[in-house]
Amino acid sequence: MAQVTGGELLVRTLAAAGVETAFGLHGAHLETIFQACAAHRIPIVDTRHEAAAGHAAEGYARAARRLGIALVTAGPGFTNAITSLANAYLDRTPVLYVSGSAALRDAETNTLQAGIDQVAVARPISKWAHAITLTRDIPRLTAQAIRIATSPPSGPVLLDMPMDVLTATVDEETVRIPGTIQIEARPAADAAALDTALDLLDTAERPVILAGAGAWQCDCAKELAEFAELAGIPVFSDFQAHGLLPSGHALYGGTFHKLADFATAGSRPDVVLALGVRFGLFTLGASDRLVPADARVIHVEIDPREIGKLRAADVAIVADSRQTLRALTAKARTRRLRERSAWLESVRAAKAARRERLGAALRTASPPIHPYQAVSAIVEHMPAETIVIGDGAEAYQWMNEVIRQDRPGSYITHGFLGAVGFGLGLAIGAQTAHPSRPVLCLAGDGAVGFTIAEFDTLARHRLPVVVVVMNNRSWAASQHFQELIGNPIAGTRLSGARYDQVAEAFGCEGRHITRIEELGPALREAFARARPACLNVEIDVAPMPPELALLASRHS
Ligand SMILES: Cc1ncc(C[n+]2csc(CCOP(=O)(O)OP(=O)(O)O)c2C)c(N)n1
Repeated sequence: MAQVTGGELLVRTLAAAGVETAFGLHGAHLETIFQACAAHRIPIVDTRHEAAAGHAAEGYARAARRLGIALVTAGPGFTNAITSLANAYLDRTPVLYVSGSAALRDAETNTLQAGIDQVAVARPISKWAHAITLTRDIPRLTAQAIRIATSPPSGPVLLDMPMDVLTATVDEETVRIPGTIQIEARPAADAAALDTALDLLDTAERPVILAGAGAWQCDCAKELAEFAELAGIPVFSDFQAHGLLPSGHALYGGTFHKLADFATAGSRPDVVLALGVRFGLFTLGASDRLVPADARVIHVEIDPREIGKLRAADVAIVADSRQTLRALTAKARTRRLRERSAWLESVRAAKAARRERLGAALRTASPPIHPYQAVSAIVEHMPAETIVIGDGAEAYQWMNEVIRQDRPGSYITHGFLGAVGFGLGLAIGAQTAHPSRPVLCLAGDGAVGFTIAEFDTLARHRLPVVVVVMNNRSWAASQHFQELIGNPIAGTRLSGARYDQVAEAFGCEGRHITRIEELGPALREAFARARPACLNVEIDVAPMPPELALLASRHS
């Protein structure tokens, strides 16, 4: 009878669940898993820091809308991945974190990389955390972990694997790898609630659809376009839902913060259909700058805990967004719908006016390069279908003004944790998920430093990510916050380091760019070479993105 290790059982279960790749950083505790992954031809993209491994698993999960796997060793490997775990938790990203831990027989012996209860640490920042103590339980509990991670509302899980549980062997005849591991759960909306929602939309003069990350997770691009077109309602999105309705679509209004452009009485939305939206950070909390206090709200959300949290729902629908949109469309086809061309025209006009306002920056003399000029050139010159990762703070806030995406899952930026420094990790994951699509990582000069050794991972794994560093020699969002509240600058300046040379030292291409005319050609060349690259772009630190002022106004 063949004997198999716990590591082998874990990997057989991952393979049965359709896992094709993992991210991680080796430690002796994980050795059986690394060997089993090699035997089963599941490549491990090995990073230079566990934070990046975790973020790469998140990037993979978000770009591919499938489970990401992060393998981190006992003790410091686990603690290094905590920011990623917390990030995935707040953003509901389905990632399975597998942590090595000390052998059960070594409990309370002050042994290596041990002494902390990893499950206890992970529990408040994961959907489920569990230590496996019996080798034969590995397939059953791994399948359970995957089901919990991937069923709605999705989220990260931690499986803690003591070294002796992983190295122990069992007779393979005595354990069964579960057949059906992932389940499709799409709760449908109540028919009466749908009628009430349509009645309410019918009363609206200026309705909007807000598409949130939850809508993107429900994979409802086609259904969203169908309903919005049928009902003639403009759509705004948060970052994760960007591209759910193509940016060039006549009904697309922009990201949520652009609702601030409808500031005067009689011009503001009066009914909001919020699809998979978690009111809070991206809707400016309890303030009514974006979603007017007197607007009526239809809230479609898969997690009932989100309904009524910050905004009372006039119609509450606990359901999958795709199912709900299909049902709304079917019902709406049987009704006479209102005509709202004047409202749609004012949304289009607000969009054009904003572009015109910001466009003045394109005409300023360069150098110095205005950040708006830089992001405009990037969007103009990057290839079609590019997945954009937005790291830093002002860097991605400028990008928010100009980004145009036609496919969802193509603009990946920070979520509720608001972490900076995850960009290279996310880009590694996104490029692994989509080897044939271009991936651009936009980073602040502060952000790129967090995991700068990941240029080595890009080079070793031949991941042709193009990293554009918006080098303003500053933690600009922090520096500008100090300026906005009238404080002296303290601890927020950086040196203008040559990040392009650092990247070159790791085996990537590097370019130092000081003139705006150089950026477009350099970007096109970098993508054409299909090698990892760093374009270090010197930009002006002075201009503040409009979104920063909007966020800062909440603190004043
Ligand atoms: C891990 C982490 N540390 C610190 C912060 C606080 N913070 C928010 S924005 C910011 C500045 C980011 O600077 P940079 O990456 O250079 O981007 P820029 O604003 O210049 O575009 C900092 C430090 C954070 N959000 N996350």
